[in-house]
Amino acid sequence: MFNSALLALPTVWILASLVHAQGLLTPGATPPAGFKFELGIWFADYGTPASFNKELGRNFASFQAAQSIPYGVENGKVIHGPEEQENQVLAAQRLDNVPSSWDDSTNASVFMTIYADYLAPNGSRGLEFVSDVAITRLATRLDSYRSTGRDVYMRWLPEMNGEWMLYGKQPQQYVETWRRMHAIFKRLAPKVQIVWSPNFDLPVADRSYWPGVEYVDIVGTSTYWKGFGYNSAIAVDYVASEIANVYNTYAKANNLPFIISEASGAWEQGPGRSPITGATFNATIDNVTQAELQRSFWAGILNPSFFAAFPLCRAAYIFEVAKQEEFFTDFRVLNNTAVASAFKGVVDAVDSAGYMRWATPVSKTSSATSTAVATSVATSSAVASVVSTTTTSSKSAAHTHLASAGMLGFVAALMMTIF
Ligand SMILES: *[C@@H]1O[C@H](CO)[C@@H](O)[C@H](O)[C@H]1NC(C)=O
Ligand SMILES: *[C@@H]1O[C@H](CO)[C@@H](O)[C@H](O)[C@H]1NC(C)=O
Ligand SMILES: *[C@@H]1O[C@H](CO)[C@@H](O)[C@H](O)[C@H]1NC(C)=O
Ligand SMILES: *[C@@H]1O[C@H](CO)[C@@H](O)[C@H](O)[C@H]1NC(C)=O
Ligand SMILES: CC(=O)N[C@H]1CO[C@H](CO)[C@@H](O)[C@@H]1O
Repeated sequence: MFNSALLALPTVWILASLVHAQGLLTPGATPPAGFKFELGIWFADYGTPASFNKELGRNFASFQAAQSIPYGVENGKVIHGPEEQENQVLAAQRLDNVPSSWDDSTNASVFMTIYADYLAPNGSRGLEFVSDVAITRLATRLDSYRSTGRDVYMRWLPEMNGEWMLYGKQPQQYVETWRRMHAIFKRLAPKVQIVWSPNFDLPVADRSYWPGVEYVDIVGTSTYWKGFGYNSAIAVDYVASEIANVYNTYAKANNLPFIISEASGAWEQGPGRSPITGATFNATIDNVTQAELQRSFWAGILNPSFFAAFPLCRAAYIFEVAKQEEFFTDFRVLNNTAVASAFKGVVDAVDSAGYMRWATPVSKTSSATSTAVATSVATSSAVASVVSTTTTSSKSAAHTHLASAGMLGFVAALMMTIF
């Protein structure tokens, strides 16, 4: 089977009444002069760059996709790129294949997440497959995407502080691998920006995953809200309180740019069970509409007060996916008219105030992509087939986090993978 990149999704549950996040955002505050924020979208589930631009009515500044390292495994053989894939039509349709499948005709940047998610039948896993050859081929491939006129960001093995990753909880090997990757990338792909992105709950005192400021271009983190049976309005300070530790400890302390690598509210439906309390629900308790849930989540980011509090934060990526978790969970903001309208209202407010930067249309003839663009256009079914071939190695950290929840005074961090 093809070891295509997995979507590792941390989800988060809080007891709203126990979170004390007041004071992180100052109403009426404004960011420094010239501040611009970029909105990106991770389109793993459906759609293409062009279709999301159409839905938003603007050109997203960045698109996110994921690749594995090594790129794949076919019939037991490690392969290092789409050119080695047996089925070239499928290779061209993969949404991580920027030159052949990104159809937006803009200079939106490429934000490529890389997972070391190969688990061999003999138990070899994760970092053991991150050879110099695999890194070299990845660096060359990502650098080649720059010829499409796009900036390229590479989020290397994120959420490494989570046990749900095959490379997780191995800080010493992680840092060694990072520095090896960094040396190869700076030689072969010096303009590709390298993003270090732990899960949000990295304890302040634990610096063991940090490779050092000289090895990192950008700091990022993941942030989600999840109610486990309750769909509720999300406090405006929620995201601020989630990201504050990673932002302060790594971005602000080193004066590095910061990115919210993946984010959204979780709209849950149907029967399910809370892994925190064990309570079962025949149906969720909906205190708010789906539109209001997502509006309240995103108003915590797309907000001048947030920009003022986190001036190094330059972008956020929407996790545009729905899937079965403890409940059926819809993270999407552009898949439903009412939700999209509420979301666009939040975008409109910060955009009309001049805080947003969008991508610029690029004529196809001036772009080096033209050879590949004709090959194929990604379709929803092709995306689905890619996503559905991923292998499972998921683990939930819910129960381990539960134990410390009381001590922290709030309950956070339910982690799981979503394939
Ligand atoms: C385990 O399998 C992988 C992939 O086939 C191979 O590269 C590796 O050498 C194997 N390890 C051992 C100890 O046999
Ligand atoms: C949930 O559904 C089951 C089976 O239909 C029913 O027996 C039970 O009373 C329901 N529970 C609640 C709280 O509605
Ligand atoms: C909603 O998302 C599903 C996949 O999750 C996709 O098949 C469908 O086309 C989307 N609909 C709209 C209106 O975007
Ligand atoms: C996209 O093109 C516009 C217009 O040429 C330019 O101002 C902008 O900096 C470009 N953006 C990126 C990310 O290269
Ligand atoms: C978080 C929240 O607002 N929860 C409320 C949702 O609605 C139920 C039923 O009306 C209340 O009991 C919860 O307190």
